[in-house]
Amino acid sequence: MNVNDSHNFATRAIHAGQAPDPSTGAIMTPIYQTSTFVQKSPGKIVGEYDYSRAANPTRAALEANLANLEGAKHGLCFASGVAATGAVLHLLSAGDRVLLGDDVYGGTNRLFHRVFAQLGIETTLVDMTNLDAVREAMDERVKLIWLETPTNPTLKITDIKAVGEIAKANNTILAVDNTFATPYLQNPLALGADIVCHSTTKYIGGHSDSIGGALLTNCDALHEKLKFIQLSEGAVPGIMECFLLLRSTKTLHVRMQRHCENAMKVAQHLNKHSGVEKVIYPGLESHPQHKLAKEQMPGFGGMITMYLRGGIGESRTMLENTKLFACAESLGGVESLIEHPAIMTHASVPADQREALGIDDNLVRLSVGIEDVDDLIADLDQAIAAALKNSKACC
Ligand code: P1T
Repeated sequence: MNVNDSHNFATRAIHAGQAPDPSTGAIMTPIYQTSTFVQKSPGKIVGEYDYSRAANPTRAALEANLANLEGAKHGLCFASGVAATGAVLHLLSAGDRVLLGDDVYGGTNRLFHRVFAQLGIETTLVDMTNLDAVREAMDERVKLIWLETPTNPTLKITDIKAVGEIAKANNTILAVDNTFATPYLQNPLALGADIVCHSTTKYIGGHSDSIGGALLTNCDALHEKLKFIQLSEGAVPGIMECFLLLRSTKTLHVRMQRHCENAMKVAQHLNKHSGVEKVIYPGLESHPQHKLAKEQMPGFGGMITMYLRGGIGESRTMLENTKLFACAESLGGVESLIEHPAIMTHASVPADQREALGIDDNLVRLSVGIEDVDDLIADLDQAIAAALKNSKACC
């Protein structure tokens, strides 16, 4: 289909990167489930492809689709979100420093501190909401700034444009993990980021049925280097995963609209719940960066972080008692999930770092799905009631 930049998001989500198959007219991009492509003569390939680790037509369609949605010139897909993150880290050399947002997915923190640290890459944690702290942490060895906004799990919002200016002034790459916001709510490249990273496992996939990652950039030189790393390391997604993601992005805008609507209603409800100590949601006026969130994003996403009135026991009981919210790691699927970061997704973050960030024993993270919102609220109410039934902590 002929989509161009003048088309709006919903049109581009459905058509970008994809055209009816020229040989059959199939409207869906075929699953080119092949490892290799025959050659006419050694080195003379039939079309554009020679080996699927290097490139594959189904993956190429997905890479073009995701690049379009992020307003990027180039897209590359990976076997997981952490594989995509690792590819960016491979741009660095021993002796280089990275400024890493202090609140990021536990597996990202682990990759920087426990894998790339061994290769001589030094990581400094910085609260990216504090621009002075970012400026102060800079020196000529800093080659990469990596941040999430909203962050996982405390949903802090960073001013991407402001950090982009600091990065540019210091000749440093700014990479933004846009997994929580999705390209529907935020396009970091337009705000000055050099690279956008996604765990496509989450909202982009949206159906909890695939693991994947992506990197998007407008910079030809960065793209060439990242493409070389993708080819050389080989952490590419399977072809079936690419097909599933192409199917998913067609409904990304519709799903995100409902995730945002449902999460706002759930957050407002929990905010006045006597069993809840505090709710963090960028759409609430009480959120410390609510004003910035409103300026930077047209909606506030589907993630909510709440502090239950109680401790580890009460939180555990709450998670054992939800009937619709499934207790599981991950997020961004059409079905609602509930998890306990200190025990689950952020268990690999050292305890002192968790404490400094407020990832406490009563912090519970919700990925609000697109079920009927009244059913979701009733489910949380009964689980909180079960958790606090015999608790001294409650009101
Ligand atoms: O699981 P994987 O596709 O490798 O993605 C890693 C990742 C990267 N970035 C962010 C912001 C993430 O949240 C994740 C994965 N997060 C979870 C599994 C989770 O439950 O938070």
